Amino acid sequence: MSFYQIWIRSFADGNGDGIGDLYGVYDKLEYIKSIGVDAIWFSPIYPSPNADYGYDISDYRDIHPDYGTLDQFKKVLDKAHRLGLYVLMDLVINHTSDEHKWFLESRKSKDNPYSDYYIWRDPRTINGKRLPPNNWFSQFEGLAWEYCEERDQYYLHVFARKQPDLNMDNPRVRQEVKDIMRFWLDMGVDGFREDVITFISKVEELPDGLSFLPAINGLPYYKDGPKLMDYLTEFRKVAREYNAVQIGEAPMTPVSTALKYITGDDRVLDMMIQFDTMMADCILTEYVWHRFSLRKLKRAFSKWQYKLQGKAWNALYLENHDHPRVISRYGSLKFWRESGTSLAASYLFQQGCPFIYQGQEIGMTNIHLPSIEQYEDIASKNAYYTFHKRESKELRLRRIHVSSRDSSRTPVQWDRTANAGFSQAVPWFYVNPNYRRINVAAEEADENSILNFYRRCLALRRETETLIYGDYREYFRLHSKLYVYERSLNGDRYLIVCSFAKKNVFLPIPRRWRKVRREQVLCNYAENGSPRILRPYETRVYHMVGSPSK
Ligand SMILES: [Ca+2]
Repeated sequence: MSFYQIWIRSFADGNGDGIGDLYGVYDKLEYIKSIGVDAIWFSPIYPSPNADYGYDISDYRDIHPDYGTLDQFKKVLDKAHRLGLYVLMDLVINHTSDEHKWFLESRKSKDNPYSDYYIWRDPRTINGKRLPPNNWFSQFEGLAWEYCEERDQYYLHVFARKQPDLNMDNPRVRQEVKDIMRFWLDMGVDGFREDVITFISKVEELPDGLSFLPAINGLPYYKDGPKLMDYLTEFRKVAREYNAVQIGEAPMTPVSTALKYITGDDRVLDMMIQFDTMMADCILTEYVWHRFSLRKLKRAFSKWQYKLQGKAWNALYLENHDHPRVISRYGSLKFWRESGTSLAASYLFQQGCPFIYQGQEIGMTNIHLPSIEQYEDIASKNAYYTFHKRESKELRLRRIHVSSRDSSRTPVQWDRTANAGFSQAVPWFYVNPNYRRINVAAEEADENSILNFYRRCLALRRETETLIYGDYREYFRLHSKLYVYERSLNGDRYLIVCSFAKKNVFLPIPRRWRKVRREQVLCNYAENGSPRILRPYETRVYHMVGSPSK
């Protein structure tokens, strides 16, 4: 099974107001199907003041008016199902918007029906000064606490000020979550991607944190918290009634912890979105960058592949709405097509379910806007104005160019007409000026495009059991330019080689395979090359005919 992620605001504008919407999605469903995926995951499309573009929800049971109506959503859902596409919604329950009616009520007093829906604490008073209840920083802006006059208390927000954390220890809140799940499952939705789901249970005492990175000093007290397993088990019961899929997002969760949630028949989540593979060019966040290291990427790939083997199912991805474009990070703009396709083969044949983020399949790249004011993303602004405020303007802007989530949020480039065919009107956000070269229409017409390579990979995967269920094995682990891995099932074997070099490189063949005939079933270059020389960013998939030597 493979997924296509839609971040709707930038996907396709169907009603001509410059904002992507469900009308646009409706018209593009055949295109999504044509890529060869089985399911769609919608990043949040609910009403939201957009402090964090949809991840601050003000009503869980409706559609944002910018994107359409519930009726239009049902039309999209029905058509997707007719085309054989499952549909997943984003379940964001760590926090709501501060404009959600629960919060508007909760903040009024300490004794209203919603007063205990959020995490409220009394101020600390030191030397007569009112201070927040602890020293935690928010991951998005300043301290993780905001004072509220009406209650003379602070509320916790691990992310933006406008994203108060829900108090999941309150059984009424958990009942609300289960009711929301049922609302969408009753409508026919097939499951959920669950936003920062490993943050929903906090350590009761909320102690001060210690960390060299302020943004995550509270992390040990809200990640994989004491009641998390209980709460996930409760939600799982609802999902099971509907046979619904649950995919959890788990920032900074190590593989050993992830296994607790995703292993066995009584697992509480089906898959986990890990962050290790997003850190081959940075430390913890994209804003602390270093040079891309293929070895680091391979270590992350193989760690999850080996540790989940025979136990659990991987969620495979290289891009989503939270990370800049992967060709700009791990590939090469000079070898744009070659690196885009080599990156595709590097993960699409691993064990697990591949996720493709809108625009990734045509090789969209990062946008470089000339000033911070032109960026929209709250995390980018926070990095610029808070964490790196002592650095020069040039360096800070460079950080944004390399790291901003906005690079994955530019309008999808459909064709070479005005606004990249995204909209008749001026789009809500900047179109990448490279749209005349990089767009769906151009790539549909080119047999060797990145788009058609994605299609070939997904088709090969779909028709090859070994590439779905086979065991994973990595070769030449220490090679700094090549990623070589094997999938094998009952003696049937495939070898996938991906070059990350800008020059020709010698292709070593694992010793045990040297006497076996190799049948090339896929390559990202149109012309055949030399058997043992890989061209820049060349990738090949071999079917191995015969048995290896011991
Ligand atoms: Ca629109």
